[in-house]
Amino acid sequence: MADFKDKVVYQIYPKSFQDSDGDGIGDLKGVISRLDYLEKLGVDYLWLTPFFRSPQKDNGYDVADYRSVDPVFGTMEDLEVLAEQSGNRGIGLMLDMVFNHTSTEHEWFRRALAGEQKYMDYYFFRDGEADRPPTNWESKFGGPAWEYVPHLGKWYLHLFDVTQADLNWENPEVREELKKVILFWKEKGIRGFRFDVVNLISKPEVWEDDWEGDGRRFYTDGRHVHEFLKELTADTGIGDLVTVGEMSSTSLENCIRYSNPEEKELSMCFSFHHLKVDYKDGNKWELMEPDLGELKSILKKWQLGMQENDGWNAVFWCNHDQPRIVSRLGEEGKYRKESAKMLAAAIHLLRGTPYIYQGEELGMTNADYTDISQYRDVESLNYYQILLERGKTKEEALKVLSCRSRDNGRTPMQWDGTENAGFTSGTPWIGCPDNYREINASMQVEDEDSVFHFYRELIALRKRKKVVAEGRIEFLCDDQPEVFAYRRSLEGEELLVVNNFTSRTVTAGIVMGKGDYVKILGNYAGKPEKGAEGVRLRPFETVVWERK
Ligand code: TEU
Repeated sequence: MADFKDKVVYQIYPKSFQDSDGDGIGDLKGVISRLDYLEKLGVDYLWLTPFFRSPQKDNGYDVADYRSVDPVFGTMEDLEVLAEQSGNRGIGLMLDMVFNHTSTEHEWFRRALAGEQKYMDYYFFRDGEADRPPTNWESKFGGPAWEYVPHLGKWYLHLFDVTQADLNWENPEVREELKKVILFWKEKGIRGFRFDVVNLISKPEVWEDDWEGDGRRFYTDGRHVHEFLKELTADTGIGDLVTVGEMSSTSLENCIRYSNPEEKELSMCFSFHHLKVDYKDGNKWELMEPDLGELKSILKKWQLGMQENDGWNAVFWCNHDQPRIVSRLGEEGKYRKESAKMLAAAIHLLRGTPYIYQGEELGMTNADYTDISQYRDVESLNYYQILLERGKTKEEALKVLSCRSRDNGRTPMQWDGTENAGFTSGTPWIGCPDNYREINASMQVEDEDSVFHFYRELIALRKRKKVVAEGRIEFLCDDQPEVFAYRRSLEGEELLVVNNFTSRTVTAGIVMGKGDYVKILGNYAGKPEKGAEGVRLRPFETVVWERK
């Protein structure tokens, strides 16, 4: 069993990380060229989002050949060199397996369209009239979740884009095909796997309309999902590697089962409930100020729930689907650096394996686009039209996208202050925010007080103090929504982590005896004032104390 509790994973979106050949699109050679930077940061694994052959309708999450490297990202040899060179640095590669669906350009789907029953059974094709889909389910990218194929007189299911056809995991032939994909990449020295929306793979036996929602309640954490994961892990031997499942709209009970070692399913889970506290009425496309009380409550529930049942969380704020956390929960202006560091400490010192998304370690911000022509993401472009159809003005719709679009996390990595932030010598496939001259890796690597070096210290702390990876967690200041405070303890070692999530000075209700604790990390010089009422925290202040 791989040890992952004291490890840190760095997520790379290759398309936006580093371009090596001037075509404006990041590639594997570009990743290789930045391994020294990643080694300096101190991460243990690199999660690469899909680089397989794809029409790129969903930026690679529409896979046309699982055992390939799309030429736009380079060659299989480049991947092998990357695996070897990262391995030489003690860094393992984690690949992203999109097994819930394939691209409609995949050979399997092409043969299904040609009427081959064997391959139609790899997907969910259902007979039906052209004006009546099998169910009223909605795609997560907007519109219906079924597409009609006139020459077959059948519909096929796509929970995401119309070019992403859902695979039928109930079919053992599909499961065997996907196991072969895993074994192919294991052979190449891959040390981990992320499974895309893996809790959606088990569909219901009976297909029925959903008059209470968009259909997700019928397929989320479906009837055979645990059985399928046990089978996949057992038959491919990936229990020895680091595996993480992306769990869309999941439950704590299921994530305990997905990640408890006794279940032999996965190492850990991504859940997203903490990243929906600014969704008005649960709707991503309706803006609301973040509910900090709800945020704390969700993080506490999942931390304690997994702790008490031997589950394991991936802990994270950012990824390629999320806006930048410093723009979302921190501050882009006066306190950008302080808030970026505070958010880092708040998540990294929780119980779980931390994931750093490219640029998060610099405090990169949202894209700040002002025109729909700047956007690239299929989900964002679909919802822009939907918002207009729902009566929003262009300005209102663009405001929503500026806060919620996945493109906020997909702008080019900001390497330096030269044109296009040093990402490409060509025209980037997506635009850089103007602030790359002030926010970039080149400046921060040279600045000991930078966000970059703060992330390095957090990673080093995890390696130095076993209490971070293994310690129990308990939460404090439950009655103060703006203060996120917790204690970590293990065999006499104790850390106290206190975070002010606001731009105001607040007093955290923690009374600390003089001389009991020593400050070991923080984002302000000096120590916060301690008084009878508690500890006075400066705007976005984070402090990590160690008990003497
Ligand atoms: O994401 C699953 C998913 O639901 C995301 O689309 C995200 O939660 C949503 O956009 C929030 O509104 C995975 C991949 O991470 C994503 O990039 C893919 O587009 C999606 O699956 C389909 O493969």
